Amino acid sequence: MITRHDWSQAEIQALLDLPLMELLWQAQQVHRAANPGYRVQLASLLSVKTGGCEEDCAYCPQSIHHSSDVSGRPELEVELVLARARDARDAGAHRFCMGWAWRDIRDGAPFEAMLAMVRGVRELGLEACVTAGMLTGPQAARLAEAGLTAYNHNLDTSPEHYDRIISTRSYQERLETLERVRTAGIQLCCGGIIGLGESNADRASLLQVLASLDPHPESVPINALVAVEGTPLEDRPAVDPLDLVRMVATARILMPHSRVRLSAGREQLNREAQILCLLAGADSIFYGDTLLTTGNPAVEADRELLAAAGVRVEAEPALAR
Ligand code: SAM
Ligand code: DTB
Ligand code: SF4
Repeated sequence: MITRHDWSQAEIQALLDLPLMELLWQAQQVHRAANPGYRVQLASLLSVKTGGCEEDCAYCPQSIHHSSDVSGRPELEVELVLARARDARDAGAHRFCMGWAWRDIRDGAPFEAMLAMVRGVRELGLEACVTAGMLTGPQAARLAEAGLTAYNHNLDTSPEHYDRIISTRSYQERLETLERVRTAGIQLCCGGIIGLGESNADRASLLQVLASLDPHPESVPINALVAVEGTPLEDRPAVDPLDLVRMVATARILMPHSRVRLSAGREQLNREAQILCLLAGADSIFYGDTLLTTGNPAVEADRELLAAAGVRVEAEPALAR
């Protein structure tokens, strides 16, 4: 299978617009070749620093610019975070993702605590992922040295639609952050959100930027907007589940070897729609009953979902009990 980084927007648009059955068929063939055992990765999320963020991302309940009822809280302590990571591991998670509602990482005690969390999560035998906004080259190097597996920084939407969603940080700054993560040798987790009022052309354009990254991001989260009260996007209509299926399938075709993570918005999907997303090539989910500030299906429901779909999870994490 050839991995391409030169997809044109027209080619991607044509994939998104294929008759659904044809799109699914193509995506399944790519997926079967790239991930023959159909192993799904389970990633648990924890918000270490919640709320009070100075960025103005229109979808986000954690921004100080919006009136959602997420209040700014101090960071969680290292021991508490590691206890939650251990619980996630014992429930079967492979990756532990920690979030900070920051514009960027600053040096000092909270960064030292982040490094201790990364080391601790790795010692538990889990992959560690951090999402904390922009970072500098030396900070990325220290995260790599602490054993960070992946850094999550999403492009969120197309370059064309971006200014309608965020004004406090540019698309170019996001791309520069991604570059620093790569330079430090950390895996990239980078994707976007649908349901922000973007057009089909915007979706194709976002996918084009992602697929032109060389190498492709190792994981690509596809989020459906969770329209939270108090955010400027609170009244956005719900995403059509089949649009999510199309987005996942197209991401799978463009980036055969990436983990395509079916991310926020699963609570709005019934079991069958989630199974269609798995069929379309999603091979990772967020696992555990909360995302950062909003809900996610319960662990038992997800176990049942995966069993109903007949997919297996990645090997259990190397246990270091
Ligand atoms: N502050 C850091 C940043 O923005 O990179 C890290 C945390 S931020 C909450 C991580 C990602 O969560 C965002 O880039 C966005 O893609 C996703 N996200 C946030 N709120 C969301 C919502 N209401 N619905 C769907 N995805 C959301
Ligand atoms: C990603 O793409 N989605 C996750 C994770 N990366 C950090 C976050 C989703 C957040 C949904 C809204 C909330 O719970 O606050
Ligand atoms: Fe802050 Fe991240 Fe939310 Fe944007 S998405 S407001 S940067 S926490």
